[in-house]
Amino acid sequence: MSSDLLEDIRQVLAFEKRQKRTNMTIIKVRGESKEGTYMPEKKYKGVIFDLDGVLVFTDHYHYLAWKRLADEEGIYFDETINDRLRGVSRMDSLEIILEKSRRRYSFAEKAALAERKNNYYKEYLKTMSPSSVRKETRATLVELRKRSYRLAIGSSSKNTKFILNQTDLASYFDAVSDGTNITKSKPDPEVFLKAADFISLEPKDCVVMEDAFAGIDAGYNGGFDTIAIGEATKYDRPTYKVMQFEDILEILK
Ligand code: B16
Ligand code: MG
Repeated sequence: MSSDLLEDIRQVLAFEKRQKRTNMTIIKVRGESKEGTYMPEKKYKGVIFDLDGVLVFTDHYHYLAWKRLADEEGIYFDETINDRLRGVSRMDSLEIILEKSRRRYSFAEKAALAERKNNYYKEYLKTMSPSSVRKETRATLVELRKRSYRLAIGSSSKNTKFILNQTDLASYFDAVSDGTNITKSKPDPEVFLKAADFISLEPKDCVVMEDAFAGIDAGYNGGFDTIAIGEATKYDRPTYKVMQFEDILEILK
């Protein structure tokens, strides 16, 4: 037997073993993954999208705004800490940043810090325009609507509507559930349960797309299947993993 064939067999066996263990489907994306292919029957009626890190790349703006605040306060902050803030509410993000602070802040001081960071962040958001959204992302949303999926946003951000307006994305969605209509932050499923409710669907009929570990947990906790992109593909909990936004068309027939 050739060594190439042996290697193929070893990969298939490893893939099957991993699938049994994690019940995870790994999508083959343009031949870049040797893991296998999977094309489910039409299984869902709705798709709930996280915003930051999935539809738009405001995650970098969050980083720059938090970094500026942390530097001003003399608090150590880097990209690794920033990854822990993905999908997490503004106040919970601040608590993570303050773990590195030598001084304690009162509740009023924390509120002022969060507001200061949000003002920095909004300066970046004002520079966004329709060209901040990849054309493939827009085309994928159009195609999903053609395929009769109901589409909703499920974002922790209180700036969601501003971002959707800046980028001219609002009209693609049937509903928006965001930081303004929830009391519990991801990994609590509230934001996605409300999104499903807004589009009149049960969690079992929707799939949630996320870039954050906390977001994948929120989907899982709410009884949703999940699609991971970006940072969340390092997690072993999502139902599917994709490399590019448009690859979801392979899952959502
Ligand atoms: P804001 P998502 C989340 O958006 C971000 O990932 C997270 O970093 C941010 O702290 C949170 O929104 C709150 O955002 O300060 O604008 O209310 O990923 O849930 O779309
Ligand atoms: Mg996100």
